[in-house]
Order: sequence, then structure tokens, then C-alpha cells
Amino acid sequence: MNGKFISIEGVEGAGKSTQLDFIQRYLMGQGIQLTVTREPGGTELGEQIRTLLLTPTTTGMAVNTELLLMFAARAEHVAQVINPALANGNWVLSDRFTDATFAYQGGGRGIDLQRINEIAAWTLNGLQPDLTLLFDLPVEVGQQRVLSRNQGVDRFEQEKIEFFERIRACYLDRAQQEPHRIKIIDASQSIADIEIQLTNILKPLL
Ligand code: Z5A
Repeated sequence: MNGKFISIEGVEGAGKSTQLDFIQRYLMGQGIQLTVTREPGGTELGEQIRTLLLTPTTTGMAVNTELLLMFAARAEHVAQVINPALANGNWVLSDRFTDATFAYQGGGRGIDLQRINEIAAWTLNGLQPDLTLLFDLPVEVGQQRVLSRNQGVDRFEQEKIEFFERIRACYLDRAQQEPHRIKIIDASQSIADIEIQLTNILKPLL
């Protein structure tokens, strides 16, 4: 029997990485064999593409190049990691997947969503998460958290606030269109309260 595929999404600083650890501990504590991975990346080739995409010194990348690199990394990720793990009965937990492309390259960069749909259909052969956890919070709160983390910023994090507002709106729009798959987490709450929200969503899946 195939395992379940869960993705985690949200604007920067929403707390995905923080809660990824909690979700991992929770699911593994229930005896689930879990593959934890991320996008862009998750494979050797995908991690090289990630470096190209995130390095702040990569300047002037055409939006279509950005879109196609996201899908190139994803095609590799699906073929090498996600599909084999699911076929093996493992669950897969991915820090971002295709919803991020709709939000960032569609909402953020302004690429036609229909074009993204077509590339997704061609590349993914219908694969989509069984559950997507959308960490939602006001963009400024996420940005404050990233700044207080005191690490360098990547190529996306250099963008203006309006870029991230469009991304947030696109994510929320998708959640409204697919309420059964995409569950909104109020990421402005405390870490402990978010863990309760996550447990309430994950429990029925078990
Ligand atoms: N991207 C794209 O454009 N298209 C695509 O198709 C895909 C991706 C797949 C990947 O970056 C970038 O690629 C991403 C989108 C783009 N760009 N951006 N921006 P990533 O996913 O690796 O990085 P990120 O999204 O920027 O994640 P992040 O900045 O690391 O945020 P996070 O993981 O959501 O947050 P965190 O590290 O867990 O928390 C941030 C800080 O807040 C940290 O100090 C925590 O201790 C603190 N924190 C966490 N939770 C809380 C709560 N509840 N209260 C208070 N403080 C908290």
C-alpha cells in the first residue's frame, strides 16, 4: 500500500522548519516510516539546482528560467525520492512542493497559473500531496522572525514586501479552492499552540 504524502507551505519565516521537526517526531512516534525531504532540493542534482536558485549573487534570472529550474529539481525529486518512498509504503514529508511554484512563480512573479498547471501535469503525472499544511501569518511577522534569526538572506528573501503579500494571497486562494487537501495553520500563534493545531489535523490521518 502506498504511503501518504504531506507537504508544508507558507511564506518565509512562517515556522515550517521549526514544526517540521515536531511533525517528524509525532509521526515517527506513531510507528510511521517517514521520508523527510525538501524543495527545491531533496536529491544531489536538486540541491545543486537549489544553490543556483537561492544564491543571492545569482542576479537577473529570467522568470521562466526560475520556473523551469523549480520543475527540473522537482522532476528529479519525484523520480528519485518521492515516488520510490511512497511505493515502498513510506510516508513522505516535504518542506514545500508544487503549491510553492503556484504561489511564488505564479502569485509572486506573475507567471500565468495555467502555464504552471500545464508544466505540472506534464512533469508530475498527477502526483499531488494527500495533505498540505499551509502555515499562514502576516508577512511582516514572518519577515521579523527571519531578521531576528540573524542569518544571511537568500535570493527570494531580498524581494519587497509586496512580492510576499501576493504569495500569501495566492496560497490562501488555493486553500479556499482545495479545502480538503490544504489545511491552514495559524502560524502567528505560539509554537506550543501550533503543535496542538497540527496534532488535530494529523490524528485523523493515522
Ligand atoms: N521556492 C519557489 O519560489 N518556488 C518553488 O516551487 C519552491 C520554492 C519549492 C526556499 O526556501 C525558497 O524557494 C523559498 C521559496 C522558493 N523562498 N523564500 N522566501 P526555504 O523553503 O528553504 O526557506 P524559507 O521558506 O525562506 O523558510 P525559512 O525562512 O527558513 O522559514 P520557515 O522554515 O518557515 O521558518 P523557521 O526557520 O521555522 O522559523 C523562522 C524563525 O522564527 C526561527 O528563528 C524560529 O525559531 C522562529 N519561530 C518559529 N516559529 C515561531 C513561533 N510560532 N513563534 C515565534 N517564533 C517562531
